Amino acid sequence: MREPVMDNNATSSPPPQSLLERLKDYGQEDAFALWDELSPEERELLVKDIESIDLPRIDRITRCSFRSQGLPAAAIEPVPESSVSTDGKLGVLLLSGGQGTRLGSSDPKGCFNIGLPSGKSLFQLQAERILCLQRLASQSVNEGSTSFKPINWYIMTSPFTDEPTRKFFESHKYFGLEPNQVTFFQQGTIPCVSKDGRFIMETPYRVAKSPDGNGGVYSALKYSSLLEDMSMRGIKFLDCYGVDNALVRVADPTFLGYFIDKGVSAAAKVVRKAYPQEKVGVFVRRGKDGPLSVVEYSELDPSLASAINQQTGRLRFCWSNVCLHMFTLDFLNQVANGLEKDSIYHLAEKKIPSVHGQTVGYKLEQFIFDAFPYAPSTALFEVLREEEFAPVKNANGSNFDTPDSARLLVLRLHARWVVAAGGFLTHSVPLYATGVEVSPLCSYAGENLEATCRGRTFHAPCEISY
Ligand code: UD2
Repeated sequence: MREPVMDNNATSSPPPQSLLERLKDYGQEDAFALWDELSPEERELLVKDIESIDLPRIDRITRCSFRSQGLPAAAIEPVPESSVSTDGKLGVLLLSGGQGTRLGSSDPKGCFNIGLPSGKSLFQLQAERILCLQRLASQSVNEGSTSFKPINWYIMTSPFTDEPTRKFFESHKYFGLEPNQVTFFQQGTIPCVSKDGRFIMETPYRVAKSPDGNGGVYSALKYSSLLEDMSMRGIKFLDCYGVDNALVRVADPTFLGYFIDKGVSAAAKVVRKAYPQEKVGVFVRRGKDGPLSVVEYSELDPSLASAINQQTGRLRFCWSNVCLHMFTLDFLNQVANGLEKDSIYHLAEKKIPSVHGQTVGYKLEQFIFDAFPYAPSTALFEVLREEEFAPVKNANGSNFDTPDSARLLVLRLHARWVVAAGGFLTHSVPLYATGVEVSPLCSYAGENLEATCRGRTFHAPCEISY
C-alpha cells in the first residue's frame, strides 16, 4: 500500500472538478480513486493522461463493443467454392505494430532472423522482394515507353515497435531502398477496460492502454493524412500484409493483376485450412447473401471449426485468412469513416498489469479484415500454402508456426526452384530438414534462375545470391 503524500496542500486539493465531472459522465471517475496518494508531479501526469483520452469516442467504442459481444452472431455460412477464384498502379502497406510476445522476442518481429543461411531478417527479405520487383519492372519498362517509379512502402508501427523499427532500417541503410520510398506511421492506442467497462489503471497516474489492433491502420492512415500522400504519389491500389510471414510475396504482380481484372474494392489471398484448430481466421458469409467477412480463430466456435462438409469431406469453413490483402485507395478513404461510426471493436480477454496486480480485463482491437463487410465488392484468390504462407508466431520448440518451421518452408520452396532451373543439390542431412535459400535479389518467385543454376551442384544449406 502506498504511503499517503505528506505535503498538506497536496493532500487537500481535490482533482480538477470539471475533469472529474466529465469522467463521471462516462462512469470513469474511478480513474481518480488514488488521487490522495499521489505527489503533485503524479497528479499532473494523471490529469495530462486523462486529458489525452477522447472520452466520448472511447465510451462509444466500449459501449458498442460490449453490446455487440452479447449479440448472437448472424448465422454464418461457408464461402461457396464459386466465390474463390483459383486463378492474380501499387503501394505496399505493412502491418508491423504487433509485439513478438509469443515469439519470445522484445524486438519488432520484422527484425527477427529465422535462421536462413543468409541470416536475413524478415524486414530484409521483404525489402529485397520489393527491390527485385523494381528491377523486373524497370527491365520491362525499358522495352516500353513509360518511366518507372519506386514502389512506396508504408509501414505501420505501434508505440512498442516504432523506434526500434526506424533504427533497424536506418542502421541497415533501408536494405538498398531509397529512404523516401519508406514511410513509417504509428497506429493508435486505446484504454484497457475491466469486465464492467471501466478504465484499468496501469499506475496510480496512468490509464492502461494497448495498440488498437491491426485494423487500427484505417484510422491511422486517415488521421496521419497518408491517404492524401498516397493519392499524390499516384497510388491506386494497396497490397497490405502482416510482417510475420517468411514467404510473403510483397506487391505481388499476379495478385494485383487478378485484383484489377476482378475490379473489386477489397480482396484477400486464401489458403485451404490445414486443420480445424489452426490459428487463422476463416472467410464466411453472414446470412445467405450477406457480405464477405472473417471470423477470427479466437472467435470461431470450436464445433464450427471442426464441422465437415458432407459432400466434399473437407472442413465446412476451409478458406483461411492469411493476412494477405489488397484494397483500392478509394475504399481505404471510405472504410475508415464506416468503421469509426460503428465503433465495434473485438474484446480480447487478457491479464493486464495494473495498480492491483494482474487484472483480468479487455484489450479492444479492430482487425484488418473488419473492413470486408463495408466493401461494395470483394474477391478471394487461392494460393498455395507452401509457396506463400510461412507464419513466424511462436518460439522454436513450440508445435507450429515457429522460426524453424518457417525457415524449412523457405528452404524447401527454393530447393524446388533450383531443381526446376536445372540445378542439383547435395545434402549431408535429410533433404526434408534442409534446402537452399535463393536471395530475393536473384529471383522473386523462382524466375530467371537457369543461368545461375543449370548444371551446377549446390550443397544444402546455402544461399544463392547472384
Ligand atoms: C493473424 C490474422 C489471422 C491469421 C494469422 C495468420 C488478424 C487480425 N488475424 O492472426 O486471421 O491470418 O495472422 O498468421 O490479422 N499487428 C499490428 N498491430 C496490432 C496487432 C497486430 O500491426 O495492434 C500486426 C502484426 O505485427 C502482424 C499482423 O498484424 O503483422 C498479425 O498480427 P497478430 O499476431 O495480432 O495476428 P495473429 O497471428 O493472431
